Amino acid sequence: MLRIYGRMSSLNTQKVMLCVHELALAHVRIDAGRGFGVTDTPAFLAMNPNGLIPVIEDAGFVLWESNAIIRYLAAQHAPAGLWPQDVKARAQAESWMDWQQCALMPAIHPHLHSLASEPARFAPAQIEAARIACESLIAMLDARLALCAYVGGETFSMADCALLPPVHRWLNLPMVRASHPALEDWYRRCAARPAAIKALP
Ligand SMILES: N[C@@H](CCC(=O)N[C@@H](CS)C(=O)NCC(=O)O)C(=O)O
Repeated sequence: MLRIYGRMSSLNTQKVMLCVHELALAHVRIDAGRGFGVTDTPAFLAMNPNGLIPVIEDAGFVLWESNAIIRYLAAQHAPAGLWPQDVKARAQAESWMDWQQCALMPAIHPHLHSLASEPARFAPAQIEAARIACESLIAMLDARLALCAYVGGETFSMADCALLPPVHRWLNLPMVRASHPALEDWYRRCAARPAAIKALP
C-alpha cells in the first residue's frame, strides 16, 4: 500500500494528501517531521537524504519533492484527470506548479513563519518586502484564474493540488490583503471539494 511520510501541519504534505484524496488512493500516512521526529533517522535519510517531508513509498519505489510526488501519482492514477492528456495543457499545469515552488513559496515563506510559528525569525522589513512580493504573485494567479476555471485550464488538475494549500495559508493569515475576486472564487470552489476538506485541516 502507498505510504506517505509527513505531518499534516506541513504545507508540502497537504499538497500530496490533497492529491491522494482526490484520487481516492488507499494509503497509510506516517507522521514525520518537526515534533514527530523520524526525519533524522538513518532509515528516513536513506529514503530522502534531505531529511525533509513529504516522502512516499509505493511498493518499494521511493520519491521525495512534493510536486514530483503529485506528478507521479497523477500520471499513474489519473491519466485523463489530474494529469492532463494534452501535452500543451499538461505543460501549462506544470509551469504553474514550478511557479508555486520557485516563485510563490520563497515569497510566502517569511509570512508563514513570522505570523504562525516563529515570530522572531524575520525582521519587520523582510516581512513587509515579502508581503509586497506575495501580493504581486497572487495578483498574477488571480489574472490567470480570471481566464480559466482552474489553474491548469478548465478542469481541476494536479496544478490545483500544488496551489491550493499555499493559497489557503495566504488567505487565512491574520493580515490585510488586496481583494482578488477570481482567485477567491477559485479558492471557495476548490476548498469545498471533499478531498480538500480532508487535506486542509
Ligand atoms: N521542496 C520540498 C520542500 C520540503 C520541505 O521543506 N518540507 C518541510 C515541511 S513543509 C520540512 O520537511 N520541514 C522540516 C520538518 O518538518 O521537520 C518539497 O516540496 O517537498
